[in-house]
Amino acid sequence: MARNKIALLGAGQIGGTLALLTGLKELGDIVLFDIVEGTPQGKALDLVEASPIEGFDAKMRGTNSYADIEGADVVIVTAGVPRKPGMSRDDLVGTNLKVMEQVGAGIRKYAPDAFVICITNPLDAMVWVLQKAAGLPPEKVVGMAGVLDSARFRYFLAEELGVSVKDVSAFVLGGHGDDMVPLVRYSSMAGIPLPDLVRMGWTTQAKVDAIVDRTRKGGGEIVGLLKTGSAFYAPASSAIAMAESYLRDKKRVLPCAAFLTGQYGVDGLYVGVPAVIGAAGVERIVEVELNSSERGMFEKSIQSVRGLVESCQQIAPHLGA
Ligand code: A3D
Repeated sequence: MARNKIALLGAGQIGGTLALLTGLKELGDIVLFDIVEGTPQGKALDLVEASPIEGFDAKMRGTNSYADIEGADVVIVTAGVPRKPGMSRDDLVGTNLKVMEQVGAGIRKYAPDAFVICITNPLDAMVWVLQKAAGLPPEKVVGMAGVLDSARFRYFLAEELGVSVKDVSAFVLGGHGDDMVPLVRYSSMAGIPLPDLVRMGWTTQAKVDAIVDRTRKGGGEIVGLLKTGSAFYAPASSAIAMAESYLRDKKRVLPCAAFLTGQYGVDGLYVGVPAVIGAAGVERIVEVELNSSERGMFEKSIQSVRGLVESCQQIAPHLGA
């Protein structure tokens, strides 16, 4: 069987880490693309030189030409700029919208059958722009944010409970902003709901509240520490989990920014929801019941996403509704 082809558009911090993980997991051959000459070529060569040591077989090629992504099975997009301390994700709209239009045109021309994962921020708006610019079916274009946000939530909970990260499952809904909605009621340790663990004395409500707050601000915490860019290891791991579920038809239930057509009362926007990812892309969206407080937080998050998409429509009216 021929190897899968994976195109990584953007060869920066996340792009390089994506290439390393793709190699270590032997998901396929890699094309690393960037507008900066030398960077994707240098990273690809450095990475492939690690292959004899790590024992993986993959071709890795750096390029500045979209023609080289031709026929890619998966495309992961990180092209654009990350935020710096003091910036919100929303401050990136103007620059990254133009980048998404260029990248979308490249995908439209050379990889129209790919499963496309967008990571560029502000995520929920950029994945919306990318889908329009690429012209692919909405179920083949998704945004990565929920896997990362819920991994942060899971890690903080596992640390607090003193148990393995493997046994903590957590759930974050809504847009990838500071008003995302970590759902305590649907988070659990080995199937035991988090509110029950509070009642059983494993933790306190105050500690859970603090973890929810830290999760919401998780991206900013790392930007504040790094000072020169944003998180890249965990975002790359998150996107690879999504790519693997698609390529191996694992049908994992992963929170991601999926295009809604009425689910959760939202139509025509990309929003973070749990979705089944398999060989057909986003195969099914899980629509959980929300209580009034969760619904209120979700609505607030949707308003932020809607506002960002409206500003994209104003800057680029040709993208349509
Ligand atoms: P960085 O290391 O700066 O890499 C971005 C790369 O994009 C650079 O190598 C640029 O040269 C390249 N680039 C810029 N313009 C273009 C273009 N027009 N065409 C092709 N390549 C271009 O950033 P990074 O890898 O740390 O982050 C990439 C993006 O991911 C940023 O927008 C971050 O904000 C975003 N991000 C999202 C999450 C989510 O959870 C959604 C998490 C972390 C970072």
